[in-house]
Amino acid sequence: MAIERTLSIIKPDAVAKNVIGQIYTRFESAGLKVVAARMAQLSRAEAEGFYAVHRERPFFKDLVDFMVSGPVMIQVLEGEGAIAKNRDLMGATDPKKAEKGTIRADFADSIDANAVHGSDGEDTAKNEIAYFFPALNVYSR
Ligand code: RTP
Ligand code: MG
Repeated sequence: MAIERTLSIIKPDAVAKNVIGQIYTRFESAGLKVVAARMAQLSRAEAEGFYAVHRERPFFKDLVDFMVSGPVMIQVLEGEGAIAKNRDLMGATDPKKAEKGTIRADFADSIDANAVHGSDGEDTAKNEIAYFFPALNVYSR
């Protein structure tokens, strides 16, 4: 399988719960490396731009309100099949439907406050990484 990069966000609910380290441990235990990272308080414009694909959806305003409600931790993960592997680690969008042992099953409270974001394909990964890391300094090791 190819080495890929994917964009991950630890959302405001999980940052507030102080579980950044526990979530990073899951990435690392699955063989994903954190190759870029920064904490940020997103502006409305940044959150709206990031989730622009959902602009017409009924949950869009709630999603943006939530994403700006506190700081987020944004990282690029690298590893074999990183895009699908991260989605597997995350679990289903609705934590009530997420498999036991996934990040969302263990740390998320609701479909709105669902702990993490992960790119859902090769094109979105590329665009989302460029969106938050326009000058990506990657540290191979
Ligand atoms: P994400 O983009 O955050 O990784 O989540 P996802 O791929 O699992 O889900 P997506 O369909 O891309 O939706 C983005 C976020 O919008 C919220 N959502 N609410 N109320 C609803 O029916 C609903 N559907 C989606 C979720 O917070 C989801 O993470
Ligand atoms: Mg999505």
